[in-house]
Amino acid sequence: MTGTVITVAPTGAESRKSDVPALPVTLDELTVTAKECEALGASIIHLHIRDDDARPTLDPGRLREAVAAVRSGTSLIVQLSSGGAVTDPEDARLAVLDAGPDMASCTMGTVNFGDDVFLNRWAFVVDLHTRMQERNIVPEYEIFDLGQLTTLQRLLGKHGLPAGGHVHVDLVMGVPGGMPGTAQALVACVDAIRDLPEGTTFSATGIGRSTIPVMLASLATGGHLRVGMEDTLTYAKGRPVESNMQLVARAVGFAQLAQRPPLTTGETRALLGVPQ
Ligand code: KMH
Ligand code: ZN
Repeated sequence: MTGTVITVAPTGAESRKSDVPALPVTLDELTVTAKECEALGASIIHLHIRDDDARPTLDPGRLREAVAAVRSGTSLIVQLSSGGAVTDPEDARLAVLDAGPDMASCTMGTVNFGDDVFLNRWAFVVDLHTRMQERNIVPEYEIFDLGQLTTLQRLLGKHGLPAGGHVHVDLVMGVPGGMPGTAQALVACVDAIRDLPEGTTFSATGIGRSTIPVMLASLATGGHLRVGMEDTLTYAKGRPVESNMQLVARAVGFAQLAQRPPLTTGETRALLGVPQ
């Protein structure tokens, strides 16, 4: 078994800065977070950005600035969210690729998302995937429910392998409306991943109170880890998360206990087919 890819998802699009003061939203906060998380053992950063009022945005200029800032201060693999916020239109989500990230997320279907709907029509998914192939941007296929792995199989069968030739999925578990964040659901996904191309890798993240069970189940089944304040705001009962670094440090500790220490950015690039 290889070491562990640790992805940090520091911000997301769902939490308000006013509710969660520790959430990194400015370029400075993001770059400090990126540097410190890399030093602890993260190798990928999954980025959502905010505007001057800390609201989620897909502004192309700001996205380019954020990519440049993370690249200038770290060697992290920059993965932009193409999911954005549930209110973002498809054209703005496609335009995220213009910022030239190493990777981008690519969600495999529509899912209820709390009280909202995270819309990912088949035609949109195909368009996003094709544009990533053309631009050599490596996708991370986001899976919110078991059937979305079958959708991924269909996508790869009809439209070919992603840029880099390697398939990597991220199981986002415990979203109200998606699959539960349980070891049983994770094992069902691992079984379905066997039907994907040989060598397919996966990471997993559990939202909220499913954070720790999903992390442990992923490590136990050969998976990798995504952690961060996009997904987790409570560190332990009654203890709000203090920083993304606190979550990365815990993930590193769990990975080391599992004798699968964090992979460097170079090792993660080699594993996922992301150009060095
Ligand atoms: N904010 C969610 C609606 C992604 O980054 O691609 C979508 C999301 C997935 O976070
Ligand atoms: Zn995201």
